[in-house]
Amino acid sequence: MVEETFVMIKPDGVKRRLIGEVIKRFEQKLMEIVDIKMKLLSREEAEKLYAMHRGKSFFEHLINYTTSGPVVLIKIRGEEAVMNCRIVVGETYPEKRKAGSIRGDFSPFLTENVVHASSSKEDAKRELSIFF
Ligand code: FUP
Repeated sequence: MVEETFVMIKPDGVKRRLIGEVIKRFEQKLMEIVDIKMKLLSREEAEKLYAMHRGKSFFEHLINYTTSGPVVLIKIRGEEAVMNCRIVVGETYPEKRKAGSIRGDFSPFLTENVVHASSSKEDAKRELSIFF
């Protein structure tokens, strides 16, 4: 089923000039960019995006990092886009990441991991509504 999801190229991805590389990987998986914009997120926006992690030990670190430079916000559409964009992104934890995924190929770090994609259909709807 064709659906929409939310992807964000994080500050380390932008700083490392990986915008083109990241977009290429979603497009080659036949995902279609529907809307895109670049923005330096406010603390409030970053806290809203990561609301499920509020109160956890890494929350402050995560918010500081997410607001440390501009990000690229993307509305993307495709066949089972939530699942397929997560496959393109790769796993959360470094030891589980496969080569061939964006995180597997470009990041050894847990927090600075180049890219975000919504992890469920509900999250996709909620996260898209924050930014689009
Ligand atoms: P993901 O959906 O793969 O981005 O992973 P999570 O929603 O679990 O985590 C959100 C972000 O917090 C991830 F990009 C990684 C970061 N994180 C930490 O910095 N420390 C942790 O202990 C867990 C996650």
